[in-house]
Amino acid sequence: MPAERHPDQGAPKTVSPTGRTEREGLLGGDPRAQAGDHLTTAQGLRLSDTDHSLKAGRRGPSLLEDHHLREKITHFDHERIPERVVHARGAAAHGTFVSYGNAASATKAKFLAEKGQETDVFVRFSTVLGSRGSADTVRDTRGFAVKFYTDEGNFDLVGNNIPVFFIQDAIKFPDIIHAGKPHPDREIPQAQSAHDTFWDFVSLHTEATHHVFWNMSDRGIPRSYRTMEGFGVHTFRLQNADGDTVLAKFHWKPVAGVHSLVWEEAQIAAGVDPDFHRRDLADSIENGAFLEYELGLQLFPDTEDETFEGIDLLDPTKIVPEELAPVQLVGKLTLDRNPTNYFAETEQVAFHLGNLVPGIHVTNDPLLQGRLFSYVDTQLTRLGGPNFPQLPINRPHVPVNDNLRDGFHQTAVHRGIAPYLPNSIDGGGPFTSEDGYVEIPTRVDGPKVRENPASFDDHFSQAALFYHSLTPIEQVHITEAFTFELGKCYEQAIKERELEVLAKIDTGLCEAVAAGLGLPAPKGEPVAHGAISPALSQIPAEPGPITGRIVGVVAGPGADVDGIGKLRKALEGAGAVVRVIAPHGGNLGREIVERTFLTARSIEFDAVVVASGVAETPDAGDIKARILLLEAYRHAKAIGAWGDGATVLAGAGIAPGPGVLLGDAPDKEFVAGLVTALGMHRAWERADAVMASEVPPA
Ligand code: HDE
Repeated sequence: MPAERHPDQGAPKTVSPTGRTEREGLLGGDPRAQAGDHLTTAQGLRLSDTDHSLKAGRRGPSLLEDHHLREKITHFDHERIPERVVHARGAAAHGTFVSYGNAASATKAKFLAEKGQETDVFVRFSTVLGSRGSADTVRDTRGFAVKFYTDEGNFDLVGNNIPVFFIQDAIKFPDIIHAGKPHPDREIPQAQSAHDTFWDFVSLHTEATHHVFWNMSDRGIPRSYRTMEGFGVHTFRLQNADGDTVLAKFHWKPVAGVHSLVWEEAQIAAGVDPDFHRRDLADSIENGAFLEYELGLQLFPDTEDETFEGIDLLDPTKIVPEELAPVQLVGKLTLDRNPTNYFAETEQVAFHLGNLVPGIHVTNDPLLQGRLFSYVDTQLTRLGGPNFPQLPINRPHVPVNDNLRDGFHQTAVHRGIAPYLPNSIDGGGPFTSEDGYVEIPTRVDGPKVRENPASFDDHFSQAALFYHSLTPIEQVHITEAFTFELGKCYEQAIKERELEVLAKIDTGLCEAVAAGLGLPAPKGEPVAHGAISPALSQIPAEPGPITGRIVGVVAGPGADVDGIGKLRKALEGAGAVVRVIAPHGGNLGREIVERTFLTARSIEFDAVVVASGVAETPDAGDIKARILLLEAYRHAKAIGAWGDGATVLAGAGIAPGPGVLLGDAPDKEFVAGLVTALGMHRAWERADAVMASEVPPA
């Protein structure tokens, strides 16, 4: 029991941060929101004017005694907190995790072990390198951080959308981040790796190679947060109710499949809509197209060498191919609520790898070990003191009695006088629990050294495994990405050094990139990579769901509005969104024009369809509409037209071919074709033809 308050003691009245009493809060909704209809000062004083400072005479000067002016400006001056040193740009959502109950043999963590157990979660997605205001679609790794508010305390799974990391040891984190961030003299370029210092570092520090390959692949430019995988990266140690342990890697599998942008699309989006992913997340949830992921575990025997099939499980630059250790799905996450206030929730959420629950434990992965220190440490500056766990978004949903006291922004009013253990004064409590968290007594010995195990020396075989497991078009994208990024570097020696790295992975890749850079390709002996892992490719074998996908319909006066209505109904029934694009705003019959030729750009749409009845209108050949269609075509998206809409496609130079759907009307067959094409994400045959032709000749 918590200590009693002495009869002679009072305490601040129980009011919310905005002055509501508990009772009023319950009557009027959320007690933490602002209260009352009248403008007040922070002290609750009603104000009669907030437009004029208090002056000596109409023409001034302003008077120091103007407490309202001083309070308003002072608070404003301090509205910002330091952005995260990495992962500054982010967006988040609330949701629920439901356990399938089949993980009980591996872990006793209740939120996983008990079938049907529902747990509140908050998920923050992010890019790594950019500042808070940078663009969403830059080429970068994405953060995928999940806070589970479990019945046993908070568990944070602070992962990324890429399963490996640039470095093997936390001590190198400042180095890779300093290299990736903008150059310290001019502070450019923002939010990207296409510059000298990044490639200088990774070409010298070759343990980064595997991660670099993932970043240069389509994984570096996801279509949306909905279509990203997530990975815990490190190996964790799980323990079941019998005390048995097993090593495990965490995976998030998006129900919508894994899909990406193409690079040109990502670049255009960075300018046209820097909030591309953030908007998609918020809009989808608002439209009821919730984001869904299944949590999966790869399990490995907890052997003394912490190795599986020759792969060192403590090396965070290595994956275990799914073909060797299948991902077992253990629960489902649904993100279905947007935050109410960005700052209070998305900005103030504080994740920490050390937030663990019984049944989930850390391993000696040297990257993980350093992270255990970093996450609390960074919040002390970012959130201004040690009491950030008390912020509403960070509070556990279970009782907290931690004996931690005081500090900046202390909002608890602790009772008692003995916040120490043992004590006899406050009843001896709080008490330790028999079912409390117990570290697994793993054996630790060895000389004190600054050295890695020999297995960490292999920097290339898994980069080669990744590259060779992809389809030709995905390999083309990697070739283009390396050529682009190195092409943005100024130092020739850096490009040459990275080409030496590529020569160790694949001769054809190295030669193609070298040709693109106008440099000779170095000779190298590509490393062996073992059996390929088809699971690493993200090209779908069959169509997936189209929830949240956006179809633009080019229309205008005279368009077949009934047809548009039918198409809308059918596509919305499948979870997609339809947006009408017309020469100008307003209505087309029952249809509302949501985008005009001026405000629309192809990047917003997963498919573009031209309605019948627009061919004869004067705007049918509008250059912006043509660019929209041509870009969508170049980016291998589904294109369609019904009726005389086909002539608009022809006018834009788009010939019938893969992913170009033509019909007389938006009937069942037309819609089915569109749904399939959207489900495949892109017309891959066209992608081969259109995009491969742009790769520099080898
Ligand atoms: Fe982080 N990382 N990290 N990281 N990380 C932070 O913590 C750090 C690493 C990841 O949405 C910081 O609260 C070190 C791997 C995500 O709020 C900081 C090392 C992985 C987020 C920090 C790593 C991640 C962070 C900055 C090397 C994937 C965003 C702000 C040992 C498994 C969380 C903060 C959010 C954030 C340190 C490596 C994921 C500085 C020292 C590996 C998703 O503490």
